[in-house]
Amino acid sequence: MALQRTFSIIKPDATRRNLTGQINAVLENAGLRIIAQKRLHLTKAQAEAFYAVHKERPFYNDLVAFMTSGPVVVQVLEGEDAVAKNRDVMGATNPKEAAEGTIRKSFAENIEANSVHGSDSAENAAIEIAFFFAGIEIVG
Ligand code: RTP
Ligand code: MG
Repeated sequence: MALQRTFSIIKPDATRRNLTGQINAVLENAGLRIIAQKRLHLTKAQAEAFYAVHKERPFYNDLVAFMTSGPVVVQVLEGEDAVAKNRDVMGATNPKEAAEGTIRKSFAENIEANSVHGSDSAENAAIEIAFFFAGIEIVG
């Protein structure tokens, strides 16, 4: 499979605990290259727009509050089969169900404060990358 890009967020529970470097090391050791990265504090409007697909889910308001509770680090990752590779290294949404060695197993606090976001398809990766990054900020 050719090189692929995916979008990642290091969530506020992880930046609060100073885990950015440790999470980046797991990503890099899995063969993903961080080709764009910036630290932001999302506004309510930005978080609502990013998670608009979850608007009808019961956890939507909590999720928006959590994602605006502190800084995040948004990233573009590149590698072979990057979307699936990143989902593998993230682990299950609920850390109680996450496999040993995954980011969520190692670092997540609970099903909401689960340390990382990763795109779930190549199509969504392209949409999410374009939401946060200009082409000039991505250096592959
Ligand atoms: P993500 O989008 O962040 O990569 O995570 P995911 O695909 O594994 O999970 P998804 O179903 O897309 O849910 C998005 C995020 O919402 C929070 N969540 N809270 N309280 C709950 O039951 C609940 N369920 C999900 C998590 O932060 C999850 O990552
Ligand atoms: Mg998701």
